Amino acid sequence: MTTDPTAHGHHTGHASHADHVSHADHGAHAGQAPGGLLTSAGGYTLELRTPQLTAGTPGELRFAVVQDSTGEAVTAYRTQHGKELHLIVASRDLTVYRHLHPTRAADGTWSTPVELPKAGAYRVFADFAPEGSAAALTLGADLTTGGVPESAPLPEPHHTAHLDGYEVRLAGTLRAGEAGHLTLRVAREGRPVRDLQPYLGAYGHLVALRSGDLAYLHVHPHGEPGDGLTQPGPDVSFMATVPSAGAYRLFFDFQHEGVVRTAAFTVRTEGADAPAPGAPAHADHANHGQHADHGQHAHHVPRSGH
Ligand SMILES: [Cu+2]
Repeated sequence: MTTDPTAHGHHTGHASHADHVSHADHGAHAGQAPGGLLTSAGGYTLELRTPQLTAGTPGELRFAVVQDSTGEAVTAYRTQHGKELHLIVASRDLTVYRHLHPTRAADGTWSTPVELPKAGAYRVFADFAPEGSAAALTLGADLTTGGVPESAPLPEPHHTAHLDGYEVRLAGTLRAGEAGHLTLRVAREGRPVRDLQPYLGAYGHLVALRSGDLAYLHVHPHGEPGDGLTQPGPDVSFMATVPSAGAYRLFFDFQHEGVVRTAAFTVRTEGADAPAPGAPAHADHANHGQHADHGQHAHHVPRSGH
């Protein structure tokens, strides 16, 4: 069950690591920065060709992944979860989320229709593995829809999401630096859903974005359709490791009766380093000095000077 994620670095004598690439390659390894924070990494750059779109209007998002050494757009990718590239667009306030699968032109330019409802700042994440590179990458870039930003506070932590007659319940906890099990239970009109459909090779996909900087954590499902063990609902379970204490927004994509839907949750890490919001203040005032170091309250109070 446990594989050493660093093992990939020790293969020698292989011209290509393509055979070794597995889920262990994307996501944040211990000691590595999480994905999505950088526009350039690993010799590749995400070039957003449409950094501005118009809120509330159908538009087209275009971009390319450029190999730094050649200046050319990448045209050869390895398939991950059934696609060459997964594109996430999220508003900075984490209230809007899109998981898209763009189309690639022969010259390497990717494009996808998209409509973003709110004015303001968005982050675009491209999750991909170029042919010939050892590891998958998640690169990020900023996008704006102009206008007067409509920013909302992060929704309070909650473990139930309602959408289109479905109720999705999240069970499990996140602890900074530890692998945690998360289970999502899907019900519709009070009845457990037992006929989820495979979507991109799994019964669900979960992406976690860290509140504050939108660090991107791809979370891996336990089991897959057809393995003889994994049931098509009502429970879909995942292993998630978050790099730091604080608040995360989780987006769970699932497919039922031919429609992919996304349930979103706010989750706060548990443990000594992450008191829940509204928890009683420390009786011991000597502890106050520690709070200054956490930074986890930053999203409650916009600060300009720090
Ligand atoms: Cu995808």
